[in-house]
Amino acid sequence: MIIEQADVIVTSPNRNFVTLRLVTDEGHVGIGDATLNGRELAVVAYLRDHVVPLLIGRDAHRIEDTWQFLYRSAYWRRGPVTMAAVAAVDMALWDIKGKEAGLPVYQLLGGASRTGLLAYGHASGKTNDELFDSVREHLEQGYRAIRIQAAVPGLKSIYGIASNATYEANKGERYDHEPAQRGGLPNEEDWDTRSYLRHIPTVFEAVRNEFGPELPLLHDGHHRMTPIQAAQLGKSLEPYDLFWLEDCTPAENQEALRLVRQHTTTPLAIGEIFNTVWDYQQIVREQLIDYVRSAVTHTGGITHLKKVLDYASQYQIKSGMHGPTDISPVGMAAAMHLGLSIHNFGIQEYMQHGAKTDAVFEQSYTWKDGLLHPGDKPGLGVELNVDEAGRYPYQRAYLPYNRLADGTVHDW
Ligand code: KDG
Ligand code: MG
Repeated sequence: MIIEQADVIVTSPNRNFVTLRLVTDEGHVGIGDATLNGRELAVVAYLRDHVVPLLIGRDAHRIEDTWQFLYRSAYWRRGPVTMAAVAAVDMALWDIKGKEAGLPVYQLLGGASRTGLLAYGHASGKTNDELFDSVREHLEQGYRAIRIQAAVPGLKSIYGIASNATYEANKGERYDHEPAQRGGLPNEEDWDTRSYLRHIPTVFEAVRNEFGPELPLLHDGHHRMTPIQAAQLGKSLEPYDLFWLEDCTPAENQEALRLVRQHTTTPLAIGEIFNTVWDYQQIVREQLIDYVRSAVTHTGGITHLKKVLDYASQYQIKSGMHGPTDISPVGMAAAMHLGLSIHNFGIQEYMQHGAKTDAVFEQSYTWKDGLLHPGDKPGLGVELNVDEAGRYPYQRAYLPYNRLADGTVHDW
């Protein structure tokens, strides 16, 4: 089965998405997600100019060989652009293999290890009351685990606070939590770690008082703390029994997490900006994390992320795959097939796309009683409606960035 055609499709229904579409000589179509939020066109160029010419004429069945060929023959290994491009090819080939076999991809990966995937959503608020409304709304929708982000007094605008965090505030529409603003230049946000460290434990105390001890709660530190500050936060959140504290430090310094671990038993999740197993080498071997946050889309596809998660499983480290709305429905489906099949699944982030995105990407995955399931259609189970995609041209969008009170640029 030969790859005859490869197209890179950029569309911006509710936000920008990059999709690779492969067609074989037998007429099978496979799609893969290559969306890199805020840097989408870099992956488009990498795919169109360098990868597509290598794909035409290749045997679509040879997934592992194609992965190794794209990774090693480039000479310039790793990095988000390369690995998102490789991921898209990998996903599209798994999609094709499933369609050819007449099986959903999870069956090709070993079959289901569970009936459904526990998913968490994002609650947020500028005040505790607003946050409680947002939590209640998520519970009503069926979420069984919830991420909590709260505004910090004195800071105007910070990560993770949706401007309209409830359906009600958003006039019955799904709120768009996308931090990348379309058009113009990056938004500037402000940051002060000491205020944040003082405030966040009070928020979790209030949430536990309101919603009780059972509900799994998560929190994202979004790379802003030093190791000792992260240790301090982990320790101060221990009474509130978090499911995880995410991205407490900029974790490319893997060794830094030793210090955090020495001081706190709050579980740690890291890796949404990691691309390869090498980024996890030390933190997995030394058991410095509890959850792997990588997305299929940013970590070389199903083939490579499965290797990362198999490695992590030796140390009882589980998956917590990245799933904000900047992962397209194709990337989300790939995550669900992988999550359903592996033994060490932990939790899946799931935010729900907007109506326009759903019309571009016809999905067969389901979300019922708080659990996701990839569905049983052959392949990944997502179809790209090319005509609908064509209605929404690319719009430049940048993620925000942070400055401290004295004007210093800080991690966002
Ligand atoms: O593109 C950046 C977003 O994907 C990121 O800010 C979302 O941190 C995130 C999360 O945990 O979903
Ligand atoms: Mg995150």
